[in-house]
Amino acid sequence: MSKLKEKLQEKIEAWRPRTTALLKKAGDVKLGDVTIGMALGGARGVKCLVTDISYLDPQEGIRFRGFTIPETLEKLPKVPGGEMPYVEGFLYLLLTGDLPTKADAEEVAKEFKARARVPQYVFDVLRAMPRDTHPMTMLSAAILCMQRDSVYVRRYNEGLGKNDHWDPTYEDAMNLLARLPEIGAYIFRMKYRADTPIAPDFNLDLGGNFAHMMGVAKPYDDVARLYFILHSDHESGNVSAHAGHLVASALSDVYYAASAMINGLAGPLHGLANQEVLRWIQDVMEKMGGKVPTEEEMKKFVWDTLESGQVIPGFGHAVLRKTDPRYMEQRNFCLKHLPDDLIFKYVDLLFRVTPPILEKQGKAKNPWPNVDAQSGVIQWYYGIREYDFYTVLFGIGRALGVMCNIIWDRALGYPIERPKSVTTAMLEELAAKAQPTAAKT
Ligand code: AMX
Repeated sequence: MSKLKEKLQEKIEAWRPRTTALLKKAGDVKLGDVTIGMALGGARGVKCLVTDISYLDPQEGIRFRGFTIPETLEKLPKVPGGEMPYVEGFLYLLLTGDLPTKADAEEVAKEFKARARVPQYVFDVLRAMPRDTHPMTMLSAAILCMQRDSVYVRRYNEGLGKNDHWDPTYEDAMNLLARLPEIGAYIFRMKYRADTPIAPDFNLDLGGNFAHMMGVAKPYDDVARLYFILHSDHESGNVSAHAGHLVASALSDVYYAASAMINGLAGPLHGLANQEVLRWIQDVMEKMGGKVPTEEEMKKFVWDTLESGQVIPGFGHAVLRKTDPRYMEQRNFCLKHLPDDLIFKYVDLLFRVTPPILEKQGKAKNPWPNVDAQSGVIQWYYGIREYDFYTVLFGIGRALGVMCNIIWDRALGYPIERPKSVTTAMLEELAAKAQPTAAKT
């Protein structure tokens, strides 16, 4: 058993009594109320999911296992020669809740290398798809077709005790995570670089190897590490994390769950927003003939977009009520590495003009930028200009969080998810009882 798996087993055994005690002794304690507005509003704010991997505070932003983004980046061991931490060390933190040493991170890197061989049939499936298929569809299909290799399914069919479900889930999750960077880079090189895939270099860490397979020079290895870490997890209720958790709750294996997670991420209100941001900015750039607009000109573009009934991509959030710290971290990166880049100047101008406009319009509950407003500009700067691909990068990162969650879901025996629905007539009846006068008018 690997050191990571051993450590995880210890953590799981120590944690289980907490969940059991809560269920037994406090199962009836109320967590909140659900209003009609919440039911009609996409279950917004309904507290009914449990995760210990990350927590999203509306004002502060995400904490991974209790650490803010700056703390996470500062405390994790760094890859020699780079500014950013090992993604492998970050996974150790997400999975166990403990900060890894450099040796721990390197041990996980070794474990990934041993698992990283992508089966040839995955490439065959990708090659059989029309080349203009969206890269998210390709990623989802590549993940799904590996379902035949699921260790979980094999062990489940052999008969698996409830306490052991996490073990083969860990095997599947680690195999999938180890393979995803090569699959992502393969899709990129096949689709956008004249079908010239680059073989992996297993002497490199996950971020370094990804940059190598993408064919992009340093510091893109650090960009990859930062990107995967920032996009990994955002507690459990967002579409991608929730889709992964929901599908896995039926004891579908992680391949089914991860493919569903990717499908949810592919929506323009979620992960696809990063490509929408770039598309929107390019449109503005074209209209401006390539020069940086004045504040007044940019304000007009924002108002025109709103008045045409579209959202401003990269702004707003279902939970956050301040600027996304993932946005700020990427902004810091831009200020250091690409302060004079034209698109960065557009993004920064948008940061200044958009929030007051959204506030004035009075619809969006959060007028501040989210992670997607800033991420495309970095990719563009390093030569990844095919913005359809950006959400694939998000997906590789998001898989880290979703896989850790599913392993813990199995470890703690979380049941199949099954919220209850009601009809519109039932809501009307309830509303009439609660507010007889309002209901009549
Ligand atoms: N531009 C214009 N209008 C916006 C807006 C924006 N960026 N964000 C929210 N609104 C509007 C909504 O469309 C809604 O209008 P409606 O009442 O006419 O339907 C109203 O404001 C209230 O919405 P909300 O409660 O503030 O947001 P939400 O929780 O329903 O949705 C989100 C959150 C992110 C989907 C929304 O802010 C949005 O569409 N943003 C733009 C797309 C985007 O950046 N998505 C990425 C989010 C991060 C991620 O998941 N990757």
